[in-house]
This record gives sequence, C-alpha cells and structure tokens, in this order.
Amino acid sequence: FIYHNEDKAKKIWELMQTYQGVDQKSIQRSIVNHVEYTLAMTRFNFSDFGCYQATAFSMRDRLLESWNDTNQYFTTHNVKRVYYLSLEFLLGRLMQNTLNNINMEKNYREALLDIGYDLERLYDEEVDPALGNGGLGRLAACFLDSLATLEVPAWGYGIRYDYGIFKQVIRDGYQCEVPDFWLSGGNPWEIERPEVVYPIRFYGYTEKYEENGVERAQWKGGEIVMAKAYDTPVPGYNTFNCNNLRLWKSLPAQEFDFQSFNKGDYLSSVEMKQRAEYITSVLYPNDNSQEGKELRLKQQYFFCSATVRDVIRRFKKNNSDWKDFPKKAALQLNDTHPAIAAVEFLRILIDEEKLDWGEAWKILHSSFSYTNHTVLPEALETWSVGLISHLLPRHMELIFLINHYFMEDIAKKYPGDYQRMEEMSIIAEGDDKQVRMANLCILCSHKVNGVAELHTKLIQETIFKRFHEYFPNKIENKTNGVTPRRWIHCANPKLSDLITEALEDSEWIGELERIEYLENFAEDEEFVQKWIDIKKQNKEKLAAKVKEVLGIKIPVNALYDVQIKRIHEYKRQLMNILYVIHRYLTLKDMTPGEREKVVPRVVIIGGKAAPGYHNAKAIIKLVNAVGDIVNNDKDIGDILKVIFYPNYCVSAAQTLIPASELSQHISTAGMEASGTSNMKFVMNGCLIIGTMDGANVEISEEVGEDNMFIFGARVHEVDDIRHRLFAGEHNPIGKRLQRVFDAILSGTFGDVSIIHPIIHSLMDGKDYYLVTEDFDSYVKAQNKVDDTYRDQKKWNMMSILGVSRSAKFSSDRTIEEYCDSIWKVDRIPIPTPSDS
Ligand code: 6GP
Repeated sequence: FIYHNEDKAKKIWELMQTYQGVDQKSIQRSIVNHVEYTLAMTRFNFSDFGCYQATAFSMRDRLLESWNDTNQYFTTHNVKRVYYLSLEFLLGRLMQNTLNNINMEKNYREALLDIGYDLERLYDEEVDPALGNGGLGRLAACFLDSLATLEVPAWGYGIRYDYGIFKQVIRDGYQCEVPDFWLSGGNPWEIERPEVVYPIRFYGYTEKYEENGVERAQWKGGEIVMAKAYDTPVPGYNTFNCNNLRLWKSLPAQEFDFQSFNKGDYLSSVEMKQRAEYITSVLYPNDNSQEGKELRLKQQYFFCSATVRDVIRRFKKNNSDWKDFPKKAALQLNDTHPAIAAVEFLRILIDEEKLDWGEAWKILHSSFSYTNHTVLPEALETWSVGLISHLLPRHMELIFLINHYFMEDIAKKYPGDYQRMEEMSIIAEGDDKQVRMANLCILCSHKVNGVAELHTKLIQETIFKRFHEYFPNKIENKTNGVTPRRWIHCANPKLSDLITEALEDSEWIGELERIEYLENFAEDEEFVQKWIDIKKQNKEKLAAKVKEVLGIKIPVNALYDVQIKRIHEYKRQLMNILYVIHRYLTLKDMTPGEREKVVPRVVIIGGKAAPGYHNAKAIIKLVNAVGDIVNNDKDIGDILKVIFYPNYCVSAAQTLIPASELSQHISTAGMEASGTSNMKFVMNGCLIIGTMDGANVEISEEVGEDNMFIFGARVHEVDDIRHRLFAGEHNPIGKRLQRVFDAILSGTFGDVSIIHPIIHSLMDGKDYYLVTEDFDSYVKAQNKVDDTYRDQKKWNMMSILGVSRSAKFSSDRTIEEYCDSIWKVDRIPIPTPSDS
C-alpha cells in the first residue's frame, strides 16, 4: 500500500470500511447521494435523465473498487499486459452491459422501481458513445468485453473525440450529417486523470551529436501539445476483475508562448492553443477508406506517442532491464492506423533510452503485432514522405533506416530481384514518395493476422504475398468474434432467459460452447413455440420503434429482412434494392388473389455513408425513393414495405438484430474481410442470405450450408468475371434486371437522377462489384427464402440450429487464440474482497 505509516493506513481503511453493499438500501442511498452531491439536484425531484446519471455514478463507484484493486494487483505482481491500440472504440451504451456483467441488474431494477424509476427507461436516456465507424471499432469493443471476462490484464488505448461518428438525418431521401457532440450531457462513466499528462511534439528538426563515440540524434523544436488521460472501467462478466480503456484528449501545453505574447501578438498565441485542442475534436467518418489529411496523421501520432509513453512508464515502475519488456507488454495494432506507435517506440529506445539498434529492434519486434482488416486498395494507408518529414522528422529518418536494413536483407536473399524489392519496400517510389504503413507494420511485428480464414488466405496470396514468402510463419488467422453478453444477453433478454431455462443454468453466457446443447430442442414443440413468441415480441418492439421514428406502420406478420452496415458499393446494398424493385414490379403484375399468396416482407436497410462517398449516398437516396412509392401503393398494402432505418448505430442494432428473421451479407466474394454482424444475427436466430465471403464461409461450415441461403460467384471466379466484363464481353442484362433499370430511369420512383450514372455504367458492363453478374443467382436464393419461410417448422428449426452452432463466433474464443499464439499472456483472476 501507499501508506507506509500503519496507523494512517488503518485509519483510512476504517473510513471506507467495506465495499458498497448490494442490498436495496445501499443501492438507493448511493443513487440519491449522487443526485444531491454530484449532480446538485434535489433528491425530491429529479428527471429520468438525472436518475440515469446518478445511477451511472453509483455504478461507477462500484466499478472503481474492483478497478483499483485489479490494477493494484497487476502492478504488485508485475504481470504481462496486453495493450490494444485502436483509433476507434464503438462501445455502445454502457449501463445495461455493466449491470449484467457485475450481476446486479435485478438488484438495481428493484431498487429503482421502489423509488419510482423504471430501469429500462433509464437505459434509453444514455447517449450511445460512438467513437468508431463500423466493423473495426465495434470489434475493438467486443474484444474489451472478452478480455475482461477472460481475466486477461489488458488496456485499450484510443482517442477521446469530442465528436463521434456523425448523426445521420434523412432529408428528402438524402443523407445529411449532423455533428454528434456526445459529451454535452456529461459522461458519468469516465474518470478524468489530470495527473496523467504527456507532452507531445510535432514538427521541429533533428540534431545529431556524438556520445561516447556513438552518433546519436535528438528531436527538437516544433510545437508541444499535451495529452491528458480519461479512463473508463471495463468490467468483465462474472468476475471481480476490471480492466481499463484509456482515451487521450489534446490540450494546449502549459507554458504560454511568451515570445508571441511579448511581441504583443496575444491573439495568435491563443490561436495556437486552440489548434492543440482541435487534434482530438473529431473522428474521421471514413470506413474502409483513407482520408490523407494532415490532421488525421496528427491524431494518429498524438495518441500513439501518449500511449507508448504511458506503457513505458508502467513498465519502468517494476522493471529495470529492457530485455524484459516483451515479457511484460504486448501491443496490438488495430489495422495500420496506430502504426506510428512502432516508430515512436523505436525512437524512445534509441534516442532517449540510448539502446543500440539491434537491441531496440528486437524488443520492438517481439512486443508488437498487427491486425489487417481489409484488402480494399483505397483503405491501405500511405502517407507522403514529405508530410511525415515535416510533421515527424525524426520518425521519417527511422523509417528510412528500417527500410534500408530490410532492403539489404532482401537484396541478399534475392539478388537482382528489383521488382520484388520495389514491392516489399516501405517506400513507394515516384514523384510523390509514399510510406506504405502496412509494410511498416508487417516488418515491425512478430505476428500479423487476418480476421477470417478466407481473408487471411487472401492476404497471404495477394497483397502480402511477398511478405508471406519471406516470413512464412508470420501471417496467421484469427477469425473475428462478438461478445454474447451484449449481443444475446443484453440485446435479447427473453431469448437469453429461454436458453438459460433450456440449458438449466446461465453459464453459457460466459462459455458459449455450452449453447450446443440447444440443438436437442430444435424440434421440441413447446420450446419452438416459445422461440416463435420471442421473435414475435422482438418484431413488435421494432415495429413500434419504426412507427415512432418514421411514422410508418409495418406489419408484424411479415418476414423481416434486414441489411444493416456501412453503405459501401462492395457490400452491395444496391443489389438488395434492385431486387426489391424487381419484387415490387412482379407484385404489380399479379392479380389481388395471386398477391395474397406471396410471403409478405418488410425490407429494412440501414447504415451511414461516408460524407464524401457520392455513390454510397446515391444508394441511400434510391432506397428512400423506392420506399416512398412502395409503402404508399394501395395495391401492395402490407405485402411489401421498404424502410430505410436512419442513423444506424450500436443501440439501433440491439433492437434490429433480435427482430430480424433474414439478414443480408451479400458482398462481392473476396471483398468483406470478415463481417461481424453476420455472427450477431446467427446468435439471434436469424437466417442468412449471403455470398461465400469473409466469415460467412466459416458460418456455413458451422451451421451447415443447407441452413443458409448461399449464392453468387465464388472468390476464385471473381477476377475472371471482372476481366471479362471490363473487356466488353459482358452478357446482355437479363430481362428482369433491365426492367428494373428502366423503372428507375423512367422516373417510377421520382427524381433519382443521382443514381443514373451508376445504372448506366452497370448497363455498359462497368460492373466492378458484379451486381449484374450475381443478380440471377441472388433472385434464386430469394425465391428459396420465400419457399422456406412458408414452411415455418423448417424455418424455426434452421433458426434454432443456427444459434446452437454459433459458439465459434464468440469473441471469447477469438481472444483466447490471440492470447495463446500472439500475446502469450495468462489469465490472472484477482482475489475478490471475500477472499482477502
Ligand atoms: C472491417 C471489415 O470491413 C469487416 O469485414 C471486418 O469484420 C471488420 O473490419 C472487423 O475485422 N474493416 C474496417 O472497418 C476498416 O475500416 C480498414 O478497415
């Protein structure tokens, strides 16, 4: 303990005496105390929002107890820790998840009810912290939950953006972006750490000097900005362990710029300070594509430098030999966004700690590893040498050095193979030389991983082929997963209860392998009936939400068909809506009697488009325009509804996924690295219509291809087809699809001229994403969906089988694999208060 004086320590301990009680009175007292003393509201009158805040504070108090104990324990035992570096953490709301993880939902619900508050209403008061774009950020959040649950000593590190991903508002069918100032109501979950600050340098120059006959360098001058830490406790499920997510905010340096001040240039010195705060103000809203702005690079370096310093400081508390560093720390790079952390680490070891190159390189290489999340060329980060030299001059020198040594090795192994050297070089030559961040990451890491089997195979064979030849054991697979706590237990509490009832205990929530046993109930009539009832209730909840948000009434007796993800051409929301138009035109051809026999459908599409992604925005407009016509067509009525669900986010997903019956994962084969919502849908009893892409392939191995609706070109066919299409050898567009195009072009859905250029290029065969090529087999798969849905017994059996075979897709399994083969860390359960 910090108190060396025993008496003082005893006194302090007696003041606090025990941990917070779990009984009703203790819970109520802690909430009301926060109303009065933290929020300064009167305890006789506080709103739902006030009550939400006070409740969150009272929960945070409990988390702090275990969080402090956990860190104290890890420090005194000098354990190895994992550091997960990510520019995005798409956490979603915290209250329900926290209460479930610390097993106090029931206690809080009753305690609140007793003083007149409904816990479910409080859940809805919470803002959805959305510090991420899509898959990669949400994966980081699932990993945090699994790391804590598995009692792995691990910290997440990222940026505390003032503005998360924008709020999507639809006006006249078009997406508009509204800033999301998520902190306006305060954030009761975080702890500000004014004492944890680091100075971060930008620009300046390097100075060479000699020390004991060794040439050394020092980075000097430029501008200094401060990084301040904000911590959010991350509780695990059913454990006393509590990990941490540390996010950095930028602040002006303490020292005033006296020079400009003295020159009387007061305003410009204030301006410089404001520039500092600007660094962490906004999350770049691009998913799977790079925006090469200087500010983005500043964000990356800012957070990497603060993180690396923090990690080193923690290491030094207990260790004095640098060789031990890889035994005490594993740093994971979530895509290349935090790549500069590796160079910063090297710089500190060499320039500040005065290690020699060989030693420093070995330590770096043994402790860093990197995950690749995409093969899309537009997402592979490169930064111009000019920009890096300007912003981070010393880092640029080090990158050149790394590359120099590496190129020497390659030249030795493949003498004269300049083509290979060019491909493997960190520097892409040309008029505007670029640094290839992926190459840098691969070199600096001892392990590189893809996120699904197919994706890993593709990176080994395509973008990283040369590296895979040179480092045959470096690139391996870690199939993604999702946390069953948030995605079954919290999102679908009724389903969770039913599974617990069938399995006779709730251990499956922490050990998803146990869910396999559910298979025995796939044909149990009583169980199936409960299964159906739950889906229906979830659909009713969604229908009510759609009514509230859009004013559109959707029927509950229809198949709920959902595609929710970022809008991207490769994800092919366009193919989905083209099919919907085809379905609509077919329905229009029918007599009322024929129409009655059709399976009614509610098609829901949701997702944000990057603000600068014109084609994605055009697709949103088309979906809305089709919805306007179809939903108001008296001939069609409830047989088909088309909904664009605005502002798709984590909390929306928690309502949408449990209510879905069919979900679409229909990317062009080879383009979706993994997908993770496909896993969430399967866990919630939803069937998948999809291509053999990303994790769909492994889902089909687990649940069986017969239990999915698989269609479309396979990955090995895609290149040839593309080649054929672009050589002008495309097949004439089929009649059905031509009719759909004609309807769009002739104004059946009003003015959708924004989409016309895309339709014209499809007609010309310029179809990079194979929409026209896959359309027929997609229609066939959709027909099979209708036929299967008519046989409800079969459908429900497929649904139950899917859930019972979804265990592989728990992020607990994924994290165990990272721990074993990349991080080499152990599970460290800390003693609970009752143990000590
Ligand atoms: C995404 C991939 O697109 C998705 O397929 C995958 O499931 C997810 O990462 C998690 O691995 N990629 C991104 O979000 C991204 O921005 C640079 O990649």
